Amino acid sequence: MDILRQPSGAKTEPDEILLHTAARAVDRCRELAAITDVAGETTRTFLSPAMRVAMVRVQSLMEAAGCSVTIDAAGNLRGLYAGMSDDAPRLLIGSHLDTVPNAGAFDGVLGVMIGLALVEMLQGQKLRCAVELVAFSEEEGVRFRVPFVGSRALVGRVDDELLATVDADGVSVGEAIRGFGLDPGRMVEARFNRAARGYLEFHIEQGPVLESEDLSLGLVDTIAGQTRGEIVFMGTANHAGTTPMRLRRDAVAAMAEWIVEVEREARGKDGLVATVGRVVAVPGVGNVIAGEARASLDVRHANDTIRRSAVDALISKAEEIADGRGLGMAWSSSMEQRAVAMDASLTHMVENAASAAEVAVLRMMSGAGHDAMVVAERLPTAMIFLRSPGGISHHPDELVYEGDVAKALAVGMEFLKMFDQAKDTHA
Ligand code: HGY
Ligand code: MN
Ligand code: MN
Repeated sequence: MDILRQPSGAKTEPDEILLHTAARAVDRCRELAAITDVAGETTRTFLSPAMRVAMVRVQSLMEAAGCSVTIDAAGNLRGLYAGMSDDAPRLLIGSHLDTVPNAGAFDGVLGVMIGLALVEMLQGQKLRCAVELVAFSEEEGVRFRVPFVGSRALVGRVDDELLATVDADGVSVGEAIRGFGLDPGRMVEARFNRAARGYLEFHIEQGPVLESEDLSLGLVDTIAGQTRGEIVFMGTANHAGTTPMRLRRDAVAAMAEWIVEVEREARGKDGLVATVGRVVAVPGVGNVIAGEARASLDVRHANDTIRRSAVDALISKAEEIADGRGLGMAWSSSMEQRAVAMDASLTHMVENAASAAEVAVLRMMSGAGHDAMVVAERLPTAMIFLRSPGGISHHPDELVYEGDVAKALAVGMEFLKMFDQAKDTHA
């Protein structure tokens, strides 16, 4: 049995053309997943060699669909499918092309392929509005540990501090952009065109909710806020064999105690999630007591006050642990992103499009961050989730059902028609 086809008994089966278009979008995601910086897995980071190959492929698909394609100063691919006039109002549809290390095939890329498929389904037919496809260059924040570089360029939030941020090799964002053949001095031109009227992002849910409800699509009403940063404990490296336990200043032992507290804090509050994804011991060898331990912290909640108080509590706990063990402690924040509500009227239009396409949708919160939360600061934004079979993501086993993609296309096409006819679009 084709594991990509949805379980039987779905309310309305999409028609054959939509299923074929959906299968092609899924195939393209798998084709792009093989374009990687690390052989044998899917890893594609900001302006990397693999990203360049992927952009060439996506640009050729966008051009074949009738888009004029440019690459902006942040490395975003911008494919404009013209409307009936040069100054036609625009709907932006997009998501990101970069991935986490050893990723699945659908996080980000599926949203770009669905936007492309919708333009292809127009088959050259001109709408009153234009459609701008956006393939963002950097959402995950893997290379520079600062996410959303691509969408921040669209809303004018790439500043000198961000351009000066360096990666593990000491290469700055600005140098990476120049090295890719782009000009960071032209970042202002990356801002979305004043004709833009809205942004729509399709994305896999990356969680278990839609599957648990046996639904294909979700409608995001709020994207949780995030705090990302790093905790460091500073102790004293020493000999593992000769240093009595009572005389140690063991940074890893302190970190272990703190990580247990991170989990306890998050378990204690509904809707709060806190993750330590990276832990580094220095010098990191078995017969040396660690003099330093560094760990990432990622805290999220739909309510910013709850999130911030959880972060404050965890920093205080780290200070308490450090004091109790006679160690030093440092905290540095790399991102503070407030929770963002999607645009009410655009989201309502998606809801109407879903009922016109006879597709049930579930309104839900997003625990994952998305480019939509950045674009929503400046442009009415809506977000459609597709079911994640097994509820797994940021993992090679990430999946999507072709039938769900077909339903997303049906809703997307109804939305395009409604957006194109809406008086607000042309006001
Ligand atoms: O980590 C996230 O929230 C998203 O996948 N970038
Ligand atoms: Mn992701
Ligand atoms: Mn994503």
